Amino acid sequence: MTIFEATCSAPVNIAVVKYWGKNPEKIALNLPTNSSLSVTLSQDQLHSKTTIRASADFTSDRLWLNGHEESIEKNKRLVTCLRETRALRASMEDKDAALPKISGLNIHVCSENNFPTAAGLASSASGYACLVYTLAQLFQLPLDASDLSIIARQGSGSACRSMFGGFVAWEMGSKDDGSDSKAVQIAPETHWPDLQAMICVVSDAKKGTSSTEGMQLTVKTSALLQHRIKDVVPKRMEEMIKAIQDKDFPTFADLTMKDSNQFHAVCLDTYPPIFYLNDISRAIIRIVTEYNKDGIKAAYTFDAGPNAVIYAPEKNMAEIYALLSHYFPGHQFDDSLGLLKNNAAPS
Ligand code: 2P0
Repeated sequence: MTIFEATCSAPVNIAVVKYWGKNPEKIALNLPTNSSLSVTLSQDQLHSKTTIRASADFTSDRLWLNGHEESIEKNKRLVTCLRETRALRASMEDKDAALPKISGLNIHVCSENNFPTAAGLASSASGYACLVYTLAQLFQLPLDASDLSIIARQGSGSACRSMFGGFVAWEMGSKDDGSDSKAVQIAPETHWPDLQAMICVVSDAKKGTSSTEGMQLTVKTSALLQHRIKDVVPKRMEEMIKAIQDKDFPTFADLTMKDSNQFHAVCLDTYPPIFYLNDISRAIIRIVTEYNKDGIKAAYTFDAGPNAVIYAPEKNMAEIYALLSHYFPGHQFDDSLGLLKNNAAPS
């Protein structure tokens, strides 16, 4: 019996203008309340890897995540990505009788992350980008990365940005069906090789409040979010794009830190409040602030968890590593600090 198979890997992205909030009337579509922008990291150290097989021998769709079998049916977002890609394959098969009939076969999905899942390290971003990219390879879909980002977005919002390497904007779009809420590349992975990212794993525990739950509560209760959406992010997106195009690190860093701070302020303004930073996260903020006192040399950013990502020009990285190792001797994240070049796309 023929088995059809595809294996791909996809990178993590770390936002410098954060996505937080989705249209409450269209939760399933993951339509964001603001545009966002991220840097895609190298796949060398952090990535998701997915193998998908389709066969007439398989009696049901099945899923294994990091070695454990999980229910596909309970995972509505995965079912959506599968339904969308299968429908596209089915319409290709309708038009071309010579194509193998794969769309009607059951599939087995096996996906792994080589880093802590759900600890605010963008595991859903690389995971869903990888799922959709691998489905597109399996079904031979003639879609470009922006088209695929629209499907990946429905798996997890931030996943749409992992469809490209380099510097990527997620344009929020304005259409009700989400057909223009997609990722676009602002600059390729070769654009700014001097910019590096360091991941500081403060904790690899699963986060207390999931992003989806947190965002819904924030949209319902935070007045600060409304200010952010209307008065801050549109201008910040323009300034960030220009800073990236100009390779202007001080401006890039200033905007990155302010946006991380405002995202966590919005979490605090949520009622009841959401706390993602811990004492070590706050100590890292103070260390970077002190390090920058005579001119900006590094930028911190934190997602929905306590782990820090520090962006800096390559020449500063050894100093930053030494500084953090000095202040946190023997802390577990000493072993996890790594330098990552920003140079990847799904493959
Ligand atoms: C981001 N985060 O822009 C922001 C910053 C966390 C903080 O995107 O509900 O896992 O799957 O669409 O994409 C995390 O949210 O949320 C996230 P869903 P997702 O990277």
